[in-house]
Amino acid sequence: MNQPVMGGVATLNVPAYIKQQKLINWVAEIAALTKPDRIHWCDGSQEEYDRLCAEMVAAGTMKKLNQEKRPNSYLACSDPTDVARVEDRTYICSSTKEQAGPTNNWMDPAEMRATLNPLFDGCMVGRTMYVVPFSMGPLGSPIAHIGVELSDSPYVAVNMRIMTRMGKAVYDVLGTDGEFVPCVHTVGAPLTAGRKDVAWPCNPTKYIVHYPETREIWSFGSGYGGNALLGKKCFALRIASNMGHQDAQIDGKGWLAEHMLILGVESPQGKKHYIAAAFPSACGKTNFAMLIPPASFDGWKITTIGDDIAWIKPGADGRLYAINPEAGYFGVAPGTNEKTNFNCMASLRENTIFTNVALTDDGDVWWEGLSKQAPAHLIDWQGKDWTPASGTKAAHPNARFTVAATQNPVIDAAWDDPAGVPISAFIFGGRRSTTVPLVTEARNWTEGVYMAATMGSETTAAAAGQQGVVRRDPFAMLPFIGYNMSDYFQHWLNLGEKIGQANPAALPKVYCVNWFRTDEQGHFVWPGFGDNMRVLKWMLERIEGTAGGIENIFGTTPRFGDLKWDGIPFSPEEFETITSIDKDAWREELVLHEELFTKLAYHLPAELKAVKAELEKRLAK
Ligand code: O2Y
Ligand code: MN
Repeated sequence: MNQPVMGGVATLNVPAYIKQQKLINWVAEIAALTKPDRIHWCDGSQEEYDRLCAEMVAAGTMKKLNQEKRPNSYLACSDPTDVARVEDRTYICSSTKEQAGPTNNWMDPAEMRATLNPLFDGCMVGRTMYVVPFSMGPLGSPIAHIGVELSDSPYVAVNMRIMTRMGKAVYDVLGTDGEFVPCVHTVGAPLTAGRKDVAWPCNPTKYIVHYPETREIWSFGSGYGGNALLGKKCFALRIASNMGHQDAQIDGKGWLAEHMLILGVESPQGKKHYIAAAFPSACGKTNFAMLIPPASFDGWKITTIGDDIAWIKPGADGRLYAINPEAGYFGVAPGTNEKTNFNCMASLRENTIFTNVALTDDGDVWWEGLSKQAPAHLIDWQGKDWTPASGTKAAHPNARFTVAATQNPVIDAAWDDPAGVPISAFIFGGRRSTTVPLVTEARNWTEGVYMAATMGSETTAAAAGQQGVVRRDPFAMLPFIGYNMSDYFQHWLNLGEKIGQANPAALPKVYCVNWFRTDEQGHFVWPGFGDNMRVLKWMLERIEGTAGGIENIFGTTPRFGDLKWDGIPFSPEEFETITSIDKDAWREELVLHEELFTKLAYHLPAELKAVKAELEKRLAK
């Protein structure tokens, strides 16, 4: 135990505090395959972080920003071919194709291993392999799980230190036989035969691979975000959703891993509830999680537990308890400013890694939407001189910041509580210019699951090349459910049934929201941002049983008088524009639900077909 063992080329030099032989053997096995020159066991210290950043500055991967303007902060610019998650290169390699379902790319696990093995063989030659131990969730929490990422990217090591609880203390939780999810990552650019390194090494061939049966993640070729920080989408959503589903076979309930922010909402009277909300990628989850109530909402408070992912497990009292498995935010920079998200801007004042934003002449950062007027000169995200006349974006549209959650001025007091927080409601929202009303409360759990399962969102021009095309994004989890989507729907229905049977009051309410209805001129009618507080207040009062509403074909919606309008000139006519139900539009919408259900026919829960049949009947009246 703990003896130095020879890896491929490098010496393992296992620190004495690591007590798990299974982990040591696995590191040795991966080192033998990938053949790094050096192995570094990350301890998660500030000294280590500072040293790795300094090394990346020396290598040209990062620039240190002006210490006065943006203390202890860095700018990294990626290769222009490596700027976002690669959904078409992302695989769920379950033993059968049906287990992955029609919404995931699938390859037989043996075939995938045979494909990956030659790619990983010697992929770290000339580089350091970083051993990155991390906890998704508070250390030792019954809701948390541990992972270890082996990566040849120092950028990954420093980002993982911000995004997770990373370092030495993880080994104490792991002990001699604790479970961990093994994650192997390489940029896929070995420095063979004296090849010179580049600032952002990556490979045109990319694979983001999940093996649900063995709970492994293998990522090849990209150094960017969700492709490389394997705790995030790969573990916390794709593998964890599998774990939650598989665990239902053990305890009859299982748990949920969701693409959801978690916020606390508190009334001036001290009534506080936690709400988890699912919105598709880049639909303002970070803004909603850090919302500042309008001035007229004196005494109301919004606090953040998480901005992107929620792990939710049944507690001893029968309620659902959630943690944010992450410890930081990897948010989209463009569009973020003091008006859209003041708290986020305050979070970014120091200790931040920016990726693919522009550099100002005084060593600070800039991105589209940060200020009304762009600076007269910048260095753009590709390192080129830029002026407002350039006709290009100075920051990449998917430019990101990585920042610790503790820098958020409205972080919730319980954000790090190992017990998690009780969830009183789920919100599901998409971007729809028509059809879907501002807010609807589901009449029951099954109808709520139907709302979430049939969620759609209009693609933006940047994403699809076409404005206004509705992409179905069930539960905002389309790219993230690590198993068959119909089985996932069934899992939600089963869990709700179990919770409701024991105590109906323990079941969270379910809401569907749409902030994006437009008028005939195509302008957004709802102001959004801080004014979303008006909807949150109504929800809190519904949970407390003190707010009114009116039932329609889909559920309960507020009447104009049920929302608080102080401080905003919003007319009943405007309210009608964003809450009206156009039966013809809904008949067309249900045709699209049918298309989705046809695609998901294998194992599609009968309960969802029954909800749809009931809706059709109500629409026919
Ligand atoms: O492009 C990437 O790699 C980042 S994707 C991402 C990052 C933070 C939060 N959410 C997402 C997402 O795609 O949902
Ligand atoms: Mn996300």
